[in-house]
Amino acid sequence: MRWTVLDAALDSSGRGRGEERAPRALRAAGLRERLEAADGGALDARIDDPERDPATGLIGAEQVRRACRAIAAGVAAVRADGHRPLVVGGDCTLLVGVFLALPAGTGLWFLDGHPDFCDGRTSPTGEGADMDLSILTGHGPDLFDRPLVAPERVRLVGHRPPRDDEGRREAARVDPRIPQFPAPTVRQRGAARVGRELAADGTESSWLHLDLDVLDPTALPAVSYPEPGGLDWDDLLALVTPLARSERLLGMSVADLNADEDPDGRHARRVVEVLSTALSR
Ligand SMILES: [Mn+2]
Repeated sequence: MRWTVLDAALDSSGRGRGEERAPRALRAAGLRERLEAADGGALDARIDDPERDPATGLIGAEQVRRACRAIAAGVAAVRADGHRPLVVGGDCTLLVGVFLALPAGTGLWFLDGHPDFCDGRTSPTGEGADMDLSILTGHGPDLFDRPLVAPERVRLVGHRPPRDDEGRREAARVDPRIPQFPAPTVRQRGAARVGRELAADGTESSWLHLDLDVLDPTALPAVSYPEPGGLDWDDLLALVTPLARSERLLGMSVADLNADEDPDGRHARRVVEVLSTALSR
């Protein structure tokens, strides 16, 4: 099935951080050509209101809702054309928009350096990217009046064990029905094996989400919230390839390249290299 690239330049800080410029940077690095993907254009996903909404605790709550609806419309249109969406962020908040468009019962392979399981009160920043997985599973701000993913259909992969009280509080919020494969487990069992097992575990259609901060900061320093103890590029390729080639795959999103910290584009090119290797058959 052919890919269609959709830009979702959603930076949930509302402060115009480098994540906003990642879709452009990844296009400049040849993403669409390397995947021989169709062009779905840019969605209206910008957040420029940095105020934390008192009701939800979420920065730019109304704009986040609007951006998520725009992302949902884009994903639905690509799927209606019989293509696979590749949604390029921006940050992980975009995932809420993606799941608004997906059928109930869809699974989620969630590869991220963090669980993204804060809520409007416990998030230190108020950024949607602290809360996306909790919003999706019904444990965060209730943006769309319903949970969008069943917790038992989520696989949380590559996050680091907590290293301070804030991290421990977030880890304690993670729904116990979500099976977890933290970074040390992935390394210990082997990324290729974990990828194969995830692809084989279940029959439902699934979405693959890649927060690039699942990589170790020595491999990819160009992220806003670097987290030590992550995967290297070989691990990432080995983990993603069986998922990207699975018949169950509905689409993919890529988040959290901070293009401002990649002035010569070398990290964007590396991301494109890994994606094109994993996604092309
Ligand atoms: Mn994330």
